[in-house]
Amino acid sequence: MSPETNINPAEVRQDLLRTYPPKVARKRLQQIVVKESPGEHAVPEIMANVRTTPGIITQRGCTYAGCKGVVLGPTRDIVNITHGPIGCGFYSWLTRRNQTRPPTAADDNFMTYCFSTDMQEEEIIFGGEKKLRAAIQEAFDLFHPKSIGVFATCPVGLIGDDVHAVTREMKEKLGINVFAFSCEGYKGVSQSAGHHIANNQLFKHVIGRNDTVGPGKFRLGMLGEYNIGGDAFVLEDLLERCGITLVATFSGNSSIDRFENAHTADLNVVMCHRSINYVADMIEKKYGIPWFKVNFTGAAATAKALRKIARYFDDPELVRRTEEVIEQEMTEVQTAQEEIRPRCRGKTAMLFVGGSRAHHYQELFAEIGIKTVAAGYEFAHRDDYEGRRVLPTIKVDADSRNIEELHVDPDPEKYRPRASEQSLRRLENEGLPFKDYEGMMPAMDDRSLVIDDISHYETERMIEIYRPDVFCAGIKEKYVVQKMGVPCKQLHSYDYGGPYAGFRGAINFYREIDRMVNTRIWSMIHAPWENSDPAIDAEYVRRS
Ligand code: CFM
Repeated sequence: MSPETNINPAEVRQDLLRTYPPKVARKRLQQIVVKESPGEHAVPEIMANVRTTPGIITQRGCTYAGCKGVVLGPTRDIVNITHGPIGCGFYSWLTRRNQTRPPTAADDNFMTYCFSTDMQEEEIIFGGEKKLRAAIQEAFDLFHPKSIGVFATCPVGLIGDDVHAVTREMKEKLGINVFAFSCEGYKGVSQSAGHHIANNQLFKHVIGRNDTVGPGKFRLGMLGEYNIGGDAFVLEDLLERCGITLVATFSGNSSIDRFENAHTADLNVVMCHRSINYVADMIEKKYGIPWFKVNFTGAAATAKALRKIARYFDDPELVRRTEEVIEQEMTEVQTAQEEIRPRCRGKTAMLFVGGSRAHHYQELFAEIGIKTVAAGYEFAHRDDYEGRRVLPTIKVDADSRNIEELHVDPDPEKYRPRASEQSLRRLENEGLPFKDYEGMMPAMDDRSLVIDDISHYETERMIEIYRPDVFCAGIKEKYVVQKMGVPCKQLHSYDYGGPYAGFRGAINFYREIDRMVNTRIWSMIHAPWENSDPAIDAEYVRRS
């Protein structure tokens, strides 16, 4: 299946657009681009982070999902109350996706619960603040948490409940940190707005509340790692073996204490650029902690990330230990690659996922010889495709203006530059750029197709045209893709697999993909109507 394709991506693009009315086609034309020129500065411009045209079936989720589910979901000891109808809370329960390891059995872990005000018609008509107040009180009485978060859903915004006033009042009354998120589902274009709302509130209400500097010589903050499939556990182990102390992670396997203490790290690394890059910037401005982008997806990328961290801290013992860990791990990785690559080489993949994985996983596929022929994000912004150099040229539209931009100044007491300008410049000259991300497109081959916010129709056409060996997306796409005879790997929840981060994760991924692309099962299934003997026979009878 799928040899090095002779398919002309420019023609595919025209093909995809043909079905749309002219106005929609003109918009999609800007969101579907062919990566033609090599090199970082020759990537085409793509339209991203704009509203999906009504009527198109999108992969996207809502702002509430990005805030409550993605950013706060993996934190174990905040009671997260959904203020809204029960469906919003129920569908963001995520008990299978969110994993956590409390340090002891006595530590709080509310992840298995689903807290909601369960709004009814009565509250929609007469207001829900009373019920919200009662819910906060009830949660406090039952669980005595250190903190309570409240998440607004669409109806809350529409009827105008003041969630912030209620949480301020309850914070005072209960003496614990209670804060709210105006993350109504419709608030932004996608979940990306929800990340921003979540992160702004964490920055305002949580980060910086505890100045105790814990032990550890090399103190690291990890931003944009959400412990999907146990990824965080692999990374925590890896860092510990190198001798690096993880101060806080936003927000895989996290706790509120760690968030409050995050400003005591000496370096921040950013995994998922989309969901959190602005927090890295804000922390740097306020507290003086520099940041750079890393990627722990893929064995080579993991080794590179560890080396960058060791280089920054500039300590011979750390460098030695890091190299030792890399060497140990790479032996096993190479054995796995050598076994699996011959079976996978030349196969093709498509990735349409979120706002960072469609990029990161291309590397993992490439390590076993699988080529990505097309990829795209659901909700990323232009900088995630084209690199941060386009940031000054991104037009700020009404939807973006709707999301609060915090103005941040150096903290008069807590600001402490961790490295001099001079030493940062020196490291940059040595190939360790700070505050930089090149985006997905420069890393892709020429003639690959890049599609933002792919529609359901386009997904089907792409599969028909390219017949990829594996398609990566989420649960909403999975069975449609598989019914077309192509295996679908979920990269949001990893199906039941994972972890895929770090070296051990990479080996897991190779093995799973090997099984998926080399099984013949998908080509053997046929829809009932494709059989020669119809199961049901009927005649059309017209009555007049
Ligand atoms: Fe970042 Fe994420 Fe992603 Fe994301 Fe997500 Fe996710 Fe994702 Mo699903 S924060 S952008 S909103 S890496 S939930 S953990 S898998 S779409 S690519």
